[in-house]
Amino acid sequence: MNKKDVLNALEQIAVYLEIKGENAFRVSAYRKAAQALERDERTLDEIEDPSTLSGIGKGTAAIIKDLKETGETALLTELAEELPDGLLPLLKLQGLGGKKIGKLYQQLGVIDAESLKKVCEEKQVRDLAGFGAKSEEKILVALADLGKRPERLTIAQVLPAAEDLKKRLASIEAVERFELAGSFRRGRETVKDLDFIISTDDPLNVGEELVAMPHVTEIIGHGETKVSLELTYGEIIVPVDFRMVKDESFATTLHHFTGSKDHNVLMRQRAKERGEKISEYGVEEEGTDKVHHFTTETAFFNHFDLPFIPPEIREGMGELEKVIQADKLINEDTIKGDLHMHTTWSDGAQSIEDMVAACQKKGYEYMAITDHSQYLKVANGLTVERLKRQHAEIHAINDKQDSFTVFTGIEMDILPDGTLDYRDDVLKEIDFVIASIHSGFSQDEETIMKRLEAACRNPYVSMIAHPTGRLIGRRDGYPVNMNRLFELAAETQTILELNANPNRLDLSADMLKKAQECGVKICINTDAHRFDMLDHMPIGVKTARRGWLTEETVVNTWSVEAFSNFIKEKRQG
Ligand code: DGT
Ligand code: CA
Ligand code: CA
Ligand code: ZN
Repeated sequence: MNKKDVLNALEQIAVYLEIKGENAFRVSAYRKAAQALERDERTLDEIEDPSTLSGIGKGTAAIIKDLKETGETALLTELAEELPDGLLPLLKLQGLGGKKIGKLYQQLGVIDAESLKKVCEEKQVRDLAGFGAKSEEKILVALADLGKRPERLTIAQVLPAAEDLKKRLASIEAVERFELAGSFRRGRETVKDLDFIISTDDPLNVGEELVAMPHVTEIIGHGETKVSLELTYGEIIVPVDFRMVKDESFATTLHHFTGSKDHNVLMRQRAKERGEKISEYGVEEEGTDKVHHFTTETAFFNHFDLPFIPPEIREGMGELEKVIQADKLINEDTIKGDLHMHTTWSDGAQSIEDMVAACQKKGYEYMAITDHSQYLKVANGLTVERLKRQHAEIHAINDKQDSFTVFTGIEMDILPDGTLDYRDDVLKEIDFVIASIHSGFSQDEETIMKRLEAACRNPYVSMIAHPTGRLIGRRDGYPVNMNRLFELAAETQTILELNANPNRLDLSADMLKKAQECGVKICINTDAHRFDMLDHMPIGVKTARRGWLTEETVVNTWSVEAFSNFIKEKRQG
């Protein structure tokens, strides 16, 4: 287990003990231990004996050691076995923490969502200390939402299914080739389902293998050439369509089911003008029996005197006319660095060295370490003194590298009153200063814009991170006047971030398009808090392509010199 996992496990122990009704002192011991670990900037491996930290006793230290080395600990296993499985999901209901769930469990015998609903309907909950008629109603509303399936899933939610299914299909012998089509291939922020196109001579056999796969929890349809399933990964149910075709039709079918519908309409019009008709299986010459088949999508497009049109821009937004520009869209290979990430110095799981090694392995030429600033106490933000120590460490690492640059950095909070978290004399020593909003989301647009303007107008602030603060499907973020922000960013040479985290992806594709038209520079970053989050870069790149971004706009496709010069220019005014 890494540090983050251990912190989560300690919190889970605390919650279980609360549910059991253990005394508050024992519960808080685990939370205090987690805080002490988090405050320490070292990784778990570097902390030899956790009991040397103030706030961690011998017993807790042993538990931390177990978790780190084996990924489990007897106490947590016992608690998990002792308490009903249905209780933990109730923590997701707004207003219910360990303590309240404990009362419901001990005094009313609640063990899951169903029994909770029953005692609420029987009006038993209002009589418990700390609850009332209002909270009873709220719980019922929250329970109704809990059971509802979201209409669309985020990329983060379908990614495990997509990866698993690619491996499964690759291992089925009768599958010649396959591709993931639909809105996922086009890089939309959310998808209704996954669409796989499979070429095979033996669709019946492939169909049998598909319905027998692990994770399949529902067979929606099982026809000769189409199989529709629901697969369950953890708590997420993912609907998936599989379409089987002969290899000669593969490219045309792939194009058809990649969509979008609007793009397909444009293509069919173009075909009609030439006396042809596009079907799922090929292109027919009207009035004859002749059907054209294509080995690749490129050949399909070429047939209509078009170059390959990237799936990300197949949205019926003029892509057939503007296709020359499509050639210049950025792609994964052009990314030279990741400029927003966290380490154990604030709320990340890995050390600086570990993150540097991981970025080098990705083939990048540069990167920045950008932990949180002092205002963000919950994330163990850096005081000026700790910032200086961290940056000395980064300088030492950087000096050992020849052809790789590690920039010092910070993700600095823009405070609710519009002031910045460090003074200019601190900022001017930092290579890459990111400013972001993590508080006061309910402020009005004018107040938010004043905060963003203060950051843009500071010569040392090079970038605004996740400019809207949204979490896809969960919260809208704070109110931003986007046109005004683009004007400000362009005027002050402040970069705006495209956050590659699949839960964030702000700026969105539509906004990116406008930003580029305004001359705003964009940086695509992962904001990684763990190793594996560095892998989100391609998701950010897909969104950038949906926004038609070119290398000229995206600063982390530039050489390290060009990037550094851009930062310097703003500082020199
Ligand atoms: P979503 O809603 O996230 O699943 O979006 P898509 O685009 O993946 O939509 P889906 O799964 O219903 O269908 C995949 C593609 O297949 C769609 O983009 C275009 C094509 N397609 C499916 N049904 C129709 C249809 O009735 N008419 C046309 N023109 N195209 C269709
Ligand atoms: Ca779909
Ligand atoms: Ca579908
Ligand atoms: Zn961050």
